[in-house]
Amino acid sequence: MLLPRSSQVSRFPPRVLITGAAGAIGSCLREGLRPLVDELVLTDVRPVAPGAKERFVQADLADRDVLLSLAQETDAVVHLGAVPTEVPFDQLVGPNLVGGFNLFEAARLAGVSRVVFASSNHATGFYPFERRLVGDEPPRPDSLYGVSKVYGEALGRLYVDKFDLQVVCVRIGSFAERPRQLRELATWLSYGDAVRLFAACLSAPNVGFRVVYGASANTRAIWDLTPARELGYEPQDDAERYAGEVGGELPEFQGGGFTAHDMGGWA
Ligand code: 15L
Repeated sequence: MLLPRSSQVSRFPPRVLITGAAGAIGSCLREGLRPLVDELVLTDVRPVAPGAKERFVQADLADRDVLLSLAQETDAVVHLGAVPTEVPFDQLVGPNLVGGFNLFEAARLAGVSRVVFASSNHATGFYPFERRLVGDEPPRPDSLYGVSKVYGEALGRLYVDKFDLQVVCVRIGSFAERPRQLRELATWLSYGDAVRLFAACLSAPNVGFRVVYGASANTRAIWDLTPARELGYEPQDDAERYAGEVGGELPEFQGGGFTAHDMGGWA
């Protein structure tokens, strides 16, 4: 069995692979992580113009050979590549299910020490809005997209238990420049806190398998950030400063609009 290059990561991994690098979170993390690494290896189906300390390889998550060669050149992976919202099942299968498997498999075969998996709060979106979650509650996905994130987390658990990979699943809240609606006063993850959180997930020693919620230090929080703080995450932003600027009503469930009966094509 191939063992990870190191079973403990006590410093920042020098070479980090970011999948889905062209997306909003990928673009933000590129800026924030670049000073901390020797090299960022970026991949996406869409083009990316690499900057200093970056290398880009355009690839589909369906391509196992490319993923393996990229993983072989890196020490840790931030796996953002996925369809990031609810779409018909057939459109999720490739990127989120097959792609997720291909990524974890590439990490295993390459001996990568750690995968930070971009999960989503929609893995637990059917919990009542006022229920405070810490991350160890049973999944209650609010959509097929949410199911695909539960699947990714389960893959991570399997690869930790079977192959000693280290995996942090980040159930990202509402990643945005600023909160745009009442729900997001609870679920907002600022750009700066996203960088702080993923940096902590990449560098905390000996994580084994973790599930953490990814949100800022919001006054109206619905998720307990203790598991993320245990990795060294120190959020600095609070959605409350935008409270006077947002409208809307609080949803019944945490996933908001994703819980609607006609979300996902079942109408
Ligand atoms: C997500 O996982 C989605 O990618 C994003 O579009 C938002 O819906 C976000 O969650 C959220 O819950 O606000």
